[in-house]
This record gives sequence, C-alpha cells and structure tokens, in this order.
Amino acid sequence: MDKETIIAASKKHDIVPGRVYKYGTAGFRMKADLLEGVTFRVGLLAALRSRKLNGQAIGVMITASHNPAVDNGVKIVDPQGDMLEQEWETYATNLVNAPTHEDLVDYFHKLADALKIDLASPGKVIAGRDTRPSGSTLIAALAHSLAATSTTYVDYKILTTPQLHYLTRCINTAGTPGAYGEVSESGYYDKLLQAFSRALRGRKISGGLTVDCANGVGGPKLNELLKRHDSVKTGLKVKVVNDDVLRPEILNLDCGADFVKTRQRAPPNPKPAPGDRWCSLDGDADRLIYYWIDPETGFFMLDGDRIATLAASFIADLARSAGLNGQLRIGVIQTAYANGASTKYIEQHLQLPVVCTPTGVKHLHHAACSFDIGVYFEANGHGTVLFSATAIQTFRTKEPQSPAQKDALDILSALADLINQTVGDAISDMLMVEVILAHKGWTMKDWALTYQDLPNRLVRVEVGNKDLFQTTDAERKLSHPVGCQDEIDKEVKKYTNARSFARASGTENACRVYAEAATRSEADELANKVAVIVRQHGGY
Ligand code: 16G
Ligand code: MG
Repeated sequence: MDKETIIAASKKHDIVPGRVYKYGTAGFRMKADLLEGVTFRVGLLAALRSRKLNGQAIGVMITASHNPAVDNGVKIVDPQGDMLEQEWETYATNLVNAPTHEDLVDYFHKLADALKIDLASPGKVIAGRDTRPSGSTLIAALAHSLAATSTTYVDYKILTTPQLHYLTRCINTAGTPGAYGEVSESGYYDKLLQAFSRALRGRKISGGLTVDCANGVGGPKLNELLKRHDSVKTGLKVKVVNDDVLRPEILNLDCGADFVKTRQRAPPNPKPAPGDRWCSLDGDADRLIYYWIDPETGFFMLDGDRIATLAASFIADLARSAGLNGQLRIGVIQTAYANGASTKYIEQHLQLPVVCTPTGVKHLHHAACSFDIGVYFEANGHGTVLFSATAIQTFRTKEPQSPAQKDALDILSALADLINQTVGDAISDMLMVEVILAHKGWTMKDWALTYQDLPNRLVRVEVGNKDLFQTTDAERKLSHPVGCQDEIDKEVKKYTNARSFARASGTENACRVYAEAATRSEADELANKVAVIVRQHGGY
C-alpha cells in the first residue's frame, strides 16, 4: 500500500484540528461538518480490520440516530453484524487523532505491523447511511480512503442501521451453515415478512397500528416492507406517519422514539386518538417505543423495559410448551435505567434471571450471548433477542410429542428468524411485538397492566469535567469523585422504594442523574437533590 497515495487522498479530507475525537458508544458522533476527515480515517481502520479478519466484509454506518439533523456520526460494524471489538475502538481513536497526514500513515503502518496484518491481502468494506444530507460528503471521503488502500467497497446507499448490520452478516456467512440471509435489501424484507407470517401461525392481528418514523430513514424502509406485505393474510394494518425525508430539518423534530421516551408524551403531530395503538422509531430505526392514550388515564408508554418483559414472558411460555424446560437458559439483560418494577416482575413473576450491564448496546449484547436465549433491551427502546446456535438447532430438530409442542417449536423457530440477531432493529422488533400481542390476544391495556412502573425522573446535569465521574457495579454506583456516592446514598435512604444513580454521558458533555421512588413527587425531589450533589462535585 503506497504511503504517498494515502497521504495525497488524506490531504483532500483533513480533520478539523484542535479537537480531540473519541470513538464512543455510538462511534464518532458530532456536528456533521467536523466529520469528513474523521470518516476518511475510519475508512483506513475498516480497511485494516477487514484484512485482519481474513478479508471478511466490515460495515461502516453513517448516522447520528436520534440527534439533530445537523449532526452526523460514523461507526464500524464487525463481520457478524456486531459492534466493533472494544480494543479496536482505541485504534480508531488514535488513528483519527493523528496530528498530520504523515503521522496518520505512520500510525496506519505501525498498527498493521503490530497486528501482523498483511496489507497486500484483499479487504472488503460495505457502507450505508441514513437520510441526512451530510451523509453523501462523508460517503465520498470513505470511498476515497478505501480506494487509496485498494479495498473492495460496496455502497448500499440509504439504509437503516440494522439493515447494514444484517447485510454485513449475510455477506460473511453466505454459503456457510450459518448463512443469515440473502445479501440484499429486498432479502431483508423477504426474510422478515416470511418469518412474521410463520410466527403468526394463522393468527390474525387486530386493530390498526400507527408508526411514527421520526422523519428518518425508517419511513421509506418501512414503506418498502409494507409494499411487499399481505395485510389481508396477517391482519396487520399499518399507517405510517412522520415519514417525510425530503425536509432534512424536521428529522427527529418533535417526533420519534427518543422524543416520546424523554418527554414521556406522544408526538404533537399527528395526534394519536384515544385507544389507538402507536409506536415510534428513532432516526436510524434501531429503537422502538410503543404507546397509547388510555381513554381514562391518558398517555401510557410501553418502552424498552415493557418490550423486554413482553418478549421474555412469551418466549419463556413457548419454551415450556415446547417441552424445553430447563434445557435452554433464558435470561434478560438490562441497564441501571431499567425501571425497578420491570426487574422485579422478571425475577419474581417470570422467574427469569436478570443481568445488569453498563449502558451501551455492546455491553448488553455481549451479556446476552451467555444465555441460550438472551433478551436484551435498554429502556430507551434499543434491543433484541439473541438465540444461540444450540437453541436454534433444538427448535429445528426436537421431535414434538404433541401438536401443541410442534406449534411452540415452530413459533420459536420463526421468532429466531424474525428478530434481528445482529443488533436492535425497530422494524423487526415491531413485528415481534405485533406477533406476541396477537398470540396473547392482548390489547395495549392488557400489556400495560402486567406491572406498574415506579415513578422516575432523568435529569441532565452540566458539570465542569464529566470525566471526574467514574462508576462501578454496572454504573449503579460512583467510585469517583470520592465521597459523592455516600452523599447520594444518604438522600436515597430518606425515600420509600427509592433508587438513584449518576453517570457521565457517553454521547454528550454532561452527567445524567436517574431517580425512582414510590411517588412522582418523591422521584422528582430525589433526582433534583442528587443533581445538586453531582453539580457540587463536578469541578469548574
Ligand atoms: C448510545 C448507545 C445507546 C445508549 C446511549 C446512551 C449504542 C449503539 N448506542 O446511543 O445504547 O443508550 O448511547 O447515551 O450503543 P448517554 O451515554 O449519553 O446516556
Ligand atoms: Mg438509533
């Protein structure tokens, strides 16, 4: 690989100097006009990663998800469709921060030497982007770095984040026993729709579903899926709203999953009618939140915790009906943000183990892999259900002892195809929720009544230096600043059924404080008191 070629290309896509870039929980994410050089350099890293992994395809996704339209981001997808291996996040950070073009190429070669990467071997990278206009400049920078490193490159153009994860896995498993699906966008729709209809096993969905697409990429992609869907057969009647991607400035504006979750209300436009079933996707369609307006009590949200409990209860029931009791380990993975009532419901009512991990999909995903069936969801609506190879094999090969057992095994097998195995996928999760509600014969009210959430409050606290805040115990406690946790504990003790924790955000320059307690006013009061403590320790 010719140093001069890379340097010449890099000069056309320089980074904005004087900044420190960090590969965080969502890759590099910031104002789009800071990202051209960053994306060029991410291309170099992807080129190395692919060669390190014997030429398997690596994915690069350009999106800033639920963030404002002026932001963008870039992240790397590993061959099986999972997040970039953690050690490589550091390499990505170092590469992007190289002060000069010469330093960049030196580090690139040093990394190749240290990791014993043969630069003459073939490499392959695929890319996708959301609907942000800035995406095309960033894709051009990426293409340039892949050309400069002689890496095979396929641009899949506009995709949801989970679609790019799907394609990455499909390419790398094609022709193997673990083949994940056809390598195309239409292959994705076909796989989902076939599995959806198999999972329903003749049951019909009742009542319409309105889907708010955050004016993001989920809109056109959901419309693509619906074009191929036979609503007479399944009963699913979807109305798509907020699917305008031609006016970039309205992306995520007063709509979408993040709006609904953080504001704890429905989008103002269009307004849901009481009783209707609604859900919202986020800007890159990897988060899903359900909600409805209860005619008596008003807005009611069914977030990631609710989707996790719904999925876990249904799958555990199926496993029992299939005669797989005790044969497969089923577990639920949550973060500290999960409502305490959901954790209690899973452990005490469903009798399933719960694992708590730090925030960020990679942590949950990793923990879910240690179960045969791992249900993971963040409260914000990002999540999926992972089935181990053993579980999938069991569904396919176990001899059913009764028609009921056959039914359960077939549904489990269909669910493993319906639910995206690479990453949380709002469209796939939505079809899963619809299947479960149809099987259980549940309305939104039935689902809402499974348990009662503890009132909670999330507060964003600006501090002088968020890096002072270091956590332990899956972010449920602060180890630093010393003494801060003791002060928080003292406050928590004053309330009933209360819990509170603080952590530095991984995506913003701030700390977040979460509190829950027996009543609304107690939760608010506790959150505010803990926020004061955090501010006092925050350094200026
Ligand atoms: C990122 C994470 C998401 C997490 C959020 C927390 C991924 C793909 N995304 O968006 O899982 O909930 O960060 O943000 O891992 P925070 O650190 O600002 O609270
Ligand atoms: Mg997202």
